[in-house]
Amino acid sequence: MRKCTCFNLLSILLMNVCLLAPTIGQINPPQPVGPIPTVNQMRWQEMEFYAFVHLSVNTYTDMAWGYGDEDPSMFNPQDLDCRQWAKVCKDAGMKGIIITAKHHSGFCLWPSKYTDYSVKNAPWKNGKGDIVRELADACKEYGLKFGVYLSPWDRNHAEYGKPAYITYFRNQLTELLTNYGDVFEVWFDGANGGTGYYGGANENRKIDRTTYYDWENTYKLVRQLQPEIVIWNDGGDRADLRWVGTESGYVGETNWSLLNATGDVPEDMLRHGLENGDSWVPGEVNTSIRPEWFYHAKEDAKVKKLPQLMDIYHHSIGRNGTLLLNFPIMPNGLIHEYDIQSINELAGALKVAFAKNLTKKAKVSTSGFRSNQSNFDGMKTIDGEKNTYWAQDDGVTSASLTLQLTKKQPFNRFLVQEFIQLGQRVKAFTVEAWVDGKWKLLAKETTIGYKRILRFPTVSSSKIRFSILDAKACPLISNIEVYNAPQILAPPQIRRTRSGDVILKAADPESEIYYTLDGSQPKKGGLKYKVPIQTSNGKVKVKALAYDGQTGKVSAAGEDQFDISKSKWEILNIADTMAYQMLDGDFNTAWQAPNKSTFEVIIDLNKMIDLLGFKYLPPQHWWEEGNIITEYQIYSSNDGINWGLTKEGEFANIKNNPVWQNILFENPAHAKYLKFVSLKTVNVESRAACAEFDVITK
Ligand code: FUL
Repeated sequence: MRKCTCFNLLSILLMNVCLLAPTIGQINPPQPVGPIPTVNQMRWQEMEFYAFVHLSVNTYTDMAWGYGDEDPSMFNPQDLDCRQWAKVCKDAGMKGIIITAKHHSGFCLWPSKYTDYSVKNAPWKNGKGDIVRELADACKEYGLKFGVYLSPWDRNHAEYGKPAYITYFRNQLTELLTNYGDVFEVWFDGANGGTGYYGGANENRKIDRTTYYDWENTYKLVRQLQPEIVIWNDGGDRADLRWVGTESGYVGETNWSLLNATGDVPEDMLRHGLENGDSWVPGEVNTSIRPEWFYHAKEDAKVKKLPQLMDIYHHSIGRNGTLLLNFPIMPNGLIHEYDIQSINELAGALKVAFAKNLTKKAKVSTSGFRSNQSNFDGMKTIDGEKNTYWAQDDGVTSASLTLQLTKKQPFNRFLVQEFIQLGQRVKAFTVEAWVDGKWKLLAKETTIGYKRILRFPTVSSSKIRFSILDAKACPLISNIEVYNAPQILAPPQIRRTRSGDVILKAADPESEIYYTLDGSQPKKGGLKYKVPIQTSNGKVKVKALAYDGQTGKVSAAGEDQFDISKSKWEILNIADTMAYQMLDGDFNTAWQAPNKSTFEVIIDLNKMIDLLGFKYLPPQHWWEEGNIITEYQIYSSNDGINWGLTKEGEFANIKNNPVWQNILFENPAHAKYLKFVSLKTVNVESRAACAEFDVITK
């Protein structure tokens, strides 16, 4: 009995030691501050980079949105190969794929038993196919996670807008979340209600997107069916993830992963989060590799190239976001080779840029660390362990850490991560390099979050200082990496101002640029670009390349041709000289009509011209998006008195995708005057605006 008691005491003691073991040396660990991510949100955040694929009946009608009356007999992706999609994504380093199982058209890519408007009635595989199944299988095969986009808005369904549709919507959700294995993310698009086919009613149906879907119970259903899922919703109710307020591919530099559970979320808050929000709602940056989400052959030449994709990468993953990059699927069921080429270039460039982490063998010194416990010292930022971190004592909200590199060497990237499992804390920080006997400021920034990647001009140094200037509570830094990324050598951007000056811009600000104006190939040692090039008013053909002085490598040559300079164009009906911002060749400036009903611009082109069409660039700043023109008219005239209507129409999906709109006339116009009229803007209360107006000539 005694013996037994002794044994018991011993075992209790031993048990205690065992239980204490993980925390020995970790006395006084930091406590969470503010909202923290759930396990699901954390798992999702660590995925960082994943894909969207858009395919529906409107792939066959060249439309951004299907109306709901498209005949399923059009839907025939004969060469469909979800394994191709999965391979492209896997090779690019992506971690999952989200498919438009049902877009606004209502057409289902799986044979839902609740509707006939699906692959069941398409010629593809004689109505026996299931694209959702094929993708789920391909994802499994390639080790990718699988997600679904189910549009709440259904322009086909007769009951849309009525309670019966909610049952239908949930039935479909149940099919998707039950029959296809694990689903990592479900996407509930915010476009909700409007005109549609609606079972033949062909009418405008408005719903209150905050109440109609009863999101609370819809979310319950989702979580019950897929306990490990994250929910995206920019529409009604706060979900696990937030939209960042734009589809252009960036989130704010200041980016808190917090919002309030209730209340309005204005655009600015979507972009930056809310420093003292009461819920963890991190941002997901969604954008397409082409201007539009669905495939349009006319966009084959507009696939985003490496420099833009690299910017998007740094403006999303590099700013505490994830990146959801879309591939439009062609009518034949495949991803276009140009898209593959671009994404492969990005993957290759990322690999090279982040190949050699210069902090690996660095020595670390700090201003201090928590309780003088080595578990929290500066080495934890370079130990390659994501669950260890450099921490300060409670109440200490500033600190600095110096990295002594093995030798003086060039670098231009700084990557830093907070241990967000205990909350996002850092409010302000700097990065400096020791140059010529003093500290040189490389960057002064605000938030960090899960991951922040900074780019700055190459500097050569053996010492880097990272200083946290302010934080919500003691900062916890889990990782720091430093790289020397090579220049991105891409054809320089070419633009021409109204006065005829040609301005060239390299993808990498550190590159030199060489150019020609006579159609010949530019080469290193030829004309070097320093200041804007003055050209005549006529046609100009510019060719230019970028050159990396460090490696001696050059980019491919880019070229552009400008046929009519706008220098002699006059705006006749607006006294405000700011109106010329529409013609200045600067995409960042825009003119806005003085009041909401008067956007009518009359341009004297100075001579009779054969016009094939016109181009409109909407304002490029997200805060001006209400002013974007959605419906227009173009009139032409020989004398500025007698006008003929040349074209009228709508710029589809322009709000979310504010890119150049190239509109061709049915018949070319021969005219000296053009009148551009706005009939409608995104926000009816806003004054219409135009960043750039141009013509398309023979
Ligand atoms: C938007 C939709 O309207 C687009 O068509 C696309 O699906 C994009 C991802 O979301 O709101």
